[in-house]
Amino acid sequence: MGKKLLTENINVPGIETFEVYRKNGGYASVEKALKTMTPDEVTEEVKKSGLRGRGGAGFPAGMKWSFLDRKSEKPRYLVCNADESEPGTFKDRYLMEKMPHLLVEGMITGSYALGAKTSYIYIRGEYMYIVRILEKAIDEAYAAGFLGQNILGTGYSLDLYVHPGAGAYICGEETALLESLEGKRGNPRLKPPFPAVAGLYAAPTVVNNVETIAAVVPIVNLGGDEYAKTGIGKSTGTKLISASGHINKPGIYEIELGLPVEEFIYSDEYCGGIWKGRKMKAVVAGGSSVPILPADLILKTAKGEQRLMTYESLADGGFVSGTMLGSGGFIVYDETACIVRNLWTFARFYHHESCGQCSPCREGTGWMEKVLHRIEHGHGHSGDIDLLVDVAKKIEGNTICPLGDAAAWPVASAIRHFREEFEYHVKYPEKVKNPKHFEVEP
Ligand code: L3W
Ligand code: SF4
Repeated sequence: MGKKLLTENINVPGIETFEVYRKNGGYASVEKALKTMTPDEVTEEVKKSGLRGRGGAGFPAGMKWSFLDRKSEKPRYLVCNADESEPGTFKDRYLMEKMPHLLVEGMITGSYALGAKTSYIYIRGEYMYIVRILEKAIDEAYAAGFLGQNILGTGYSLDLYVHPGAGAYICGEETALLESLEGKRGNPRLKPPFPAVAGLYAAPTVVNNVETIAAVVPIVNLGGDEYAKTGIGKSTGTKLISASGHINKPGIYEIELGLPVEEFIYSDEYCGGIWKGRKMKAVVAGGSSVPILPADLILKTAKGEQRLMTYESLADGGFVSGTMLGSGGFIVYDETACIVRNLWTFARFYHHESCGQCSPCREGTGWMEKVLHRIEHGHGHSGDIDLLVDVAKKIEGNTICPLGDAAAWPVASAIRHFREEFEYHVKYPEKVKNPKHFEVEP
């Protein structure tokens, strides 16, 4: 069994209650940090741990914390990004639903490190039932003296609020989230300034994903150096992976970073192989915003090295400079899946979720959706494939926030790796008009 740092106790009956969570070692990081460490010492442990942001970008969390403008006279905020909406990603939901106190504990320890007196959990509106679970956990933490004035008699005070969004994917982008938290329309802001300098109400703010904040708990309990012994290289610790698609065992798995991708897909401990004994065709390793890779390239890099579940090993997609581990939304496609149909579904999503501020994203996502729709439905033109590549190129790098890139990369990578499938659609329109065309004739 792989090492578990977050979910070891997740199946303990009653772990969602303060009493059971506490009996199982809960809130030890708050006691340790507030009673025996300075805020800077806590930040130092997070730096030493090598923890990287678990929401998609993989940015070093300790570095982000150290960027926080501590000289400002304005209040400082820790904001948890629980606006989990990335297609294929459902791991934060699992953590918050099953172990709400782990997030509350991480928020208290993290807020102490950053000097925040008020902190927020911004959660997607569709998770309303989890709002109630979190609010109950927060009430219990207040009652036990872990939140509110003079926590555990240490002189440190913190108020924690849960704020539901209203169903917009773009509010998961950190600056759109802050706009929304301020009560405005969730339009992303231009960066810089980064939130660390001018975030919520223009005050210094750290925005971290749910899993990142939860990881602060084992880091403080174990110490940063000890935490960094789990994982490999610059990918330290464990990562929650949401596994879905054509696999025998879809679900949420906590893996030690460095696990070979092949083992993750085929071993019974994780995905259990491809369903119905079929062959694997492609994988999207980190949620819909990252490139799609064909089966051979997901198991081995272009240089023939074994592909690992790490930020580095999954960076070599042959297309983007960023990481494909993303938010850990691991979607597997078997040999009958239609890449064009899948891509059209993604394009529809991004077009719908574009906030419309920048023309390349607003117009380009619409174009991509329309062109993919006609190719998939047997009305494609001979120039459509190159048109898609051209539109994707014009979006990439030319927008305010990463949603534009996120819409462009899957299109560009799918055409790069599966061009013949697009050509087949254009060449045999009558065949692809059958909605199950690829199940019939791959
Ligand atoms: C201060 C600097 N702070 C960077 C901070 C910045 C942010 C973090 C990472 O996009 C990705 C995106 C999606 N001073 C700083 C600094 N920072 N330089 O570091 O920043 P960045 O720009 O690399 O990324 P981002 O804007 O946070 C996130 C991808 O994640 N993604 C999305 C997943 C969505 C979900 C969801 O719905 N829950 O997970 C998946 O791959 O495409 O590339 O905090 O402020 N000099
Ligand atoms: Fe809005 Fe798209 Fe521009 Fe992001 S890239 S700010 S979602 S229009």
